[in-house]
Amino acid sequence: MKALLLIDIQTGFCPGGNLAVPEGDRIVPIANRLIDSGQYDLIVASQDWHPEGHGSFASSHPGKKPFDMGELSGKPQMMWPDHCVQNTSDAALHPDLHTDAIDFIQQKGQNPAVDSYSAFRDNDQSALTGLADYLRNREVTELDLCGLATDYCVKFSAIDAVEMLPGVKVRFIADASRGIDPAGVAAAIDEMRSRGVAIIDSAEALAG
Ligand code: VGL
Ligand code: ZN
Repeated sequence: MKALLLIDIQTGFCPGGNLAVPEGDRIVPIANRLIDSGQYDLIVASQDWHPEGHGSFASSHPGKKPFDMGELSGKPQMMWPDHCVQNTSDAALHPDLHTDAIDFIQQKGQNPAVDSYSAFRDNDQSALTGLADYLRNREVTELDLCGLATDYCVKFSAIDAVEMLPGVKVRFIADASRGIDPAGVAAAIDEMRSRGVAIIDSAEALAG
């Protein structure tokens, strides 16, 4: 079983969104080609899905501005602009994404006291989302992932996939992903590679 995992391809992470990733929208046609390719037995999307007043929002911490470092539940936490609030258009999957073909949507980030970059578990690694069990139950053996943002949610999801799904071949599709900070993207790619994630482009994914 070969699965495609689309990370946080949401309005809020695209230009015009509340936490816009540069060129975030450019990946949508590539993601659609992957979705429509017939290469995948299973297509899963994750969705950042925060309650209003989430603890990762700078607005929840008096005196903090977006992109300051702060603390959440005693741990260092990047202070984000309010983003991907549940049931707002900012949290919607990108309107051009071929969502009809998505088999399952894994929401994350609902607990106001902890952030959840990974689609598999909260940042404190205690609460699981259930995605690992979902993929295990479907006997997934190959997992390709891409999306937004490379240096946060994509990286943490890829690393957790390797760790939580032993034996599964995990590949990161670089041109179907964009990051927040260029230096962060380069470091994220090095870190993914060192953890056993293969780095490919969509041409290779489309070729099988
Ligand atoms: C993300 C920051 C905050 C992401 C989500 O999807 O990469 N980044 N929440
Ligand atoms: Zn978030």
